[in-house]
Amino acid sequence: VRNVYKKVGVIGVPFDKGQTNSGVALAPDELRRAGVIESMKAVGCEVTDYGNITYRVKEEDCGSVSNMSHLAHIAACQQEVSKKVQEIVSRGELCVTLGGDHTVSIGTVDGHQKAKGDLALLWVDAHADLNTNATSPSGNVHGMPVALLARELADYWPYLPGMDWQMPRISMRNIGYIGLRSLDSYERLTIDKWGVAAYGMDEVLRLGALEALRQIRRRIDPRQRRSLHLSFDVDSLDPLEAPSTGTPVRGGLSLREALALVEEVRRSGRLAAVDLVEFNPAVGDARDRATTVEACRSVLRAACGHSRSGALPPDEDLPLPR
Ligand code: 6HN
Ligand code: MN
Ligand code: MN
Repeated sequence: VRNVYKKVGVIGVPFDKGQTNSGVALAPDELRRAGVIESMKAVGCEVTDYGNITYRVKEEDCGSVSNMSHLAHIAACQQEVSKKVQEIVSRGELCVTLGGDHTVSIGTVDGHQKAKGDLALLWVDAHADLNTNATSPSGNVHGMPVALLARELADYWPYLPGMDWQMPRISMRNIGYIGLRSLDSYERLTIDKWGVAAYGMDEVLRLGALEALRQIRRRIDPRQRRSLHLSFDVDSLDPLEAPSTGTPVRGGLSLREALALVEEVRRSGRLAAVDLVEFNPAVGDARDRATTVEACRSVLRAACGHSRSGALPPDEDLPLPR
């Protein structure tokens, strides 16, 4: 299979206010330092790095909402993320976002939706990130992004100051999960109530990762016409594969399974945006960090079209002796 050369636009979002471990903001620059941009180029993509997102909190948006930490920062940052992602996706580039904690997907999915309209959202995660401020056990907003994006949950939120730019436009019918293994009780209830295509590690074991993905794609995009958004939380991987993350849960995806999933998603030809979130370089030692960086690198390469079956050279035949 010859590589599909494609343009890729990368942004970094050094944002950590969706949870309590500050190191997650170091991830975008740590990944750049480790050469992930060059790795994506080596796959054959034309990669533009647009740098890190910056933002300013507006005084007038500082009203507080119960059990929802740092809302003003989240609102201001994700609005900038949304604008930038909308711009990159509209340009026809695959938008790769380096988080940051998983709240960055509030902005990325919103921007992708504004650029493309109908989306299918694939959330690869140990967690469902489907809490509202009324159900969250922690008050950490990285456990809430899907609930903010889902149209069906709009009435379950109070007014959120600063978030007027964001409208919940994705239907639960178009959201699929794979890798789940740590759900809060109201997340379970929400998944059951709306019949969400949620595949946990038990289904990955029973069906195999690729068959689970095939079923999810059939359910969230039955006519295969939607633009696909891949939101990849590194804690979907087993902690042996990606130890440097803030909320690890044992018994997760092997890198082998995750790469098969991402390669298959890329092959669909519908992939327009990828988030890589929750890598925290400050968790664990240097070896843990290196292991996690390598996992991130291979996930990003797969998203850019790298295949483990190998790519053909540009030439039609073997070179003659010289
Ligand atoms: N993540 N369900 C827990 C909570 O606090 O709501 C954990 C969320 C983890 C979120 O890993 O992106
Ligand atoms: Mn997550
Ligand atoms: Mn998670």
